[in-house]
Amino acid sequence: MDEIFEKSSESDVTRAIVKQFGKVLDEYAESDVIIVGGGPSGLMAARDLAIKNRKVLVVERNNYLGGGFWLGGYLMNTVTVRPPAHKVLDELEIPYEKRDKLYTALGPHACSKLISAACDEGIQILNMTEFDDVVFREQGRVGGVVINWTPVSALPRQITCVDPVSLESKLVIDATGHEACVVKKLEERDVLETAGFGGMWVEESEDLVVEHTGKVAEGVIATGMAVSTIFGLPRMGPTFGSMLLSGRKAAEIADEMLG
Ligand code: 48H
Repeated sequence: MDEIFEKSSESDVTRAIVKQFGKVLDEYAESDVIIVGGGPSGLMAARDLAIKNRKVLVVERNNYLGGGFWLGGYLMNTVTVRPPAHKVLDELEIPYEKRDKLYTALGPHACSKLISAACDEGIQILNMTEFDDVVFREQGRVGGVVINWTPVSALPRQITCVDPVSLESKLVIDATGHEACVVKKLEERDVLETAGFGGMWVEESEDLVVEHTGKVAEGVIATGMAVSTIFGLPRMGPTFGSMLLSGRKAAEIADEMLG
C-alpha cells in the first residue's frame, strides 16, 4: 500500500461537515413530504415517493434508521413476511427462505437493504432529530413539523431552554410506530381521537392495517403501526409485510394528494 492521503487539517474536516449539513437543512427547510419515523413503513413510503421524484425528508429520533425491522420477536434477528409482501423482498433484492406459509429473512440484511434502497432513490435524512410538534395552518391543516435534537428532551428542563426549529412540507406522514407521535399531537388539540392498538391477531391485523392506511387529518397520512394505534386494530407481532405494504400505500396516497 503506497497511496498517500491528500493533506487536510482538523478545520477542513469541521468545515466540510458544517457546509454539507447546512446545505441539507437549507434545502429541506421546505419539502414535499416529511416522514416522521424511519422504521419499515416510513422507509418504504420514503423510497416509493422518491422514485416518484418527490422531495422527501425522513426525521428519525434515533442515530440509526430501521426501527423494529432489525430484529424479529424476542431479540431474535429473523424477520417474517407473509405473502404477497415477499414480492417487496424480491424488489429490494433481500434474500429470504420459505418456512411453511411464511418467508423469513435476516433482519440486519433486510433492514440495511431497505435503508440503502431509500437512500439510493435520493431521500434526505435528519437523524438524532425528534419530532416535537406540528406546524398548524388555517382550519387545522398541518403544514410541517417542529423538531429538536433528540438529546434535548433527555436533559433536565431547568438546563434546557432550547427552542425547537420548524420545517415546512406539503404533507406529513406519521410513521412513528406504536407511539403515533404526530397523531397524538393532533389528539391533544382535539383534531382526532386515537383508540390504541388492539391485542395480537396476526390473521386479521395485516390486511386491516393496509386497508386503514391513509389520510387521517388535513395534511397528515398515517402508515405502519401508527395506523393500528389510531384505529384500535389488532397487532401482528414480528411480521413485517403489512408495514412494507402500508408504506407503499401511504406513498401512493401522498403522491395522488400532491397532484
Ligand atoms: C422522530 C420517532 C419519534 C419521534 C418514534 O416502530 P417502527 O419500526 O414503526 P413501523 O410502524 O414502521 O413498524 C412497526 C414494526 O417495527 C413493529 O413494531 C411491529 C410490526 N409490531 C407489531 C406488534 O404487534 O407490536 O419505527 C418507528 C420509528 C423508529 O425508528 C422510532 O425511533 C421513530 O419512528 N420515532 N422519530 N421523532 N417523536 N417517535
